[in-house]
Amino acid sequence: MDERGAPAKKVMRELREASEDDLHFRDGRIFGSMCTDPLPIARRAHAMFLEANLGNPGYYKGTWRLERETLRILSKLLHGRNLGGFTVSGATEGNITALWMARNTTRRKEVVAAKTAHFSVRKAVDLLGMRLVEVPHDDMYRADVDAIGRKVGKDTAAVVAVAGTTELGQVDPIDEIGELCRDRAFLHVDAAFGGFVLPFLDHPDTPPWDFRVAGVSSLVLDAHKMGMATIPASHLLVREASHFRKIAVESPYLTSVYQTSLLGTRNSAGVAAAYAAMRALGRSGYRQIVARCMRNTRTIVRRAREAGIEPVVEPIMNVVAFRVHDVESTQRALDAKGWKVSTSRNPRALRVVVMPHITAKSALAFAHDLVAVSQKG
Ligand code: 0PR
Repeated sequence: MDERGAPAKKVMRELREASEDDLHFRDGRIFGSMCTDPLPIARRAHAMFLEANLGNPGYYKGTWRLERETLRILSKLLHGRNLGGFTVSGATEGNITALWMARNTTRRKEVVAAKTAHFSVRKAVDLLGMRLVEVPHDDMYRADVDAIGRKVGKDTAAVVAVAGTTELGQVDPIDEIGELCRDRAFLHVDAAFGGFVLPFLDHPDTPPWDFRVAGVSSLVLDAHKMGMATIPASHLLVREASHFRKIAVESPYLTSVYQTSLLGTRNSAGVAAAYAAMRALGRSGYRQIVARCMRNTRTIVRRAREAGIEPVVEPIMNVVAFRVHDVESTQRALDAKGWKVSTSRNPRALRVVVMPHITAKSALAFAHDLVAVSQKG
């Protein structure tokens, strides 16, 4: 650190230069991220609550109220009643907290999850000294229910099921998994991506995946993905609020007697941003956003198919992976044209996430280039 501070103008110039080197959602070129341009009102809300700290809720009664209200809105959306929960920094923290609670409540150590679960589950299991029992998926890349049934036993603390897998946007058969877990193990649903998509699909043909399923103990969904909020904003909801006691730690010098969150000082700007997005959009607003993402996804799939490029599975959500000859070289060729896509590992494919910052025009232009670069290869 320099002895003397730099003039604000100079610092601002440095910041602008750094920001110019970043990619921006507004340019409509990013198909490789599950985040998006936050709603303008969410940005404003974020800026208003920068100094609040929900780690010390007694000082921030207004922010605390926003958090409670946000959880109430989500409980209703996800068909829960009197759910416990709080805002977390992301599904990684949500998954860690849920498994921490499951471990301490059951005093067991095994976590059963399909290969298709997000890598944050591995982090959680490692941190918590638990054991991951990995099960296969079916040919649609959904967790294999029979395999889960064979693995759930006296050592199982929790099963993790996914509503919107990272690579393909698939939904595990959560209703059937719920039947298996009832009174036997915790069932934690990772709806990081699907939580803000599935409730708003026009023709949902996925079986129940939220608190309608009696076996579901907890669920995480990210407002900083399809929730249109700022980063970091995610929500952990728990059917039995009393389970939080199992991870409570006394916080003597704070305004709350106990803390049940992994984090101490807690981001509150994301809480306000999530609240603002949900209040401003309402169900109809999210429905419109999801419908547009799905239209653009279908456009890309249709164009690709016309050129003989098939999706790995028919997409349920705005995540789709394409079978192309050479995944890396296709990704590189698209990159050279300014398109940022990612790849999936299981199976190897070109992964495309069609977020709200993608317009109909950029979806079409992307599909055109995808076809062009694939035909060259
Ligand atoms: N669960 C699922 C199903 C996820 O897809 C993700 C993240 C997580 C948990 C972890 O969420 P947090 O990262 O919020 O803690 N999925 C994306 C991924 O890892 C996240 C992402 C977002 C990646 C934006 C890149 C990016 O630009 O691929």
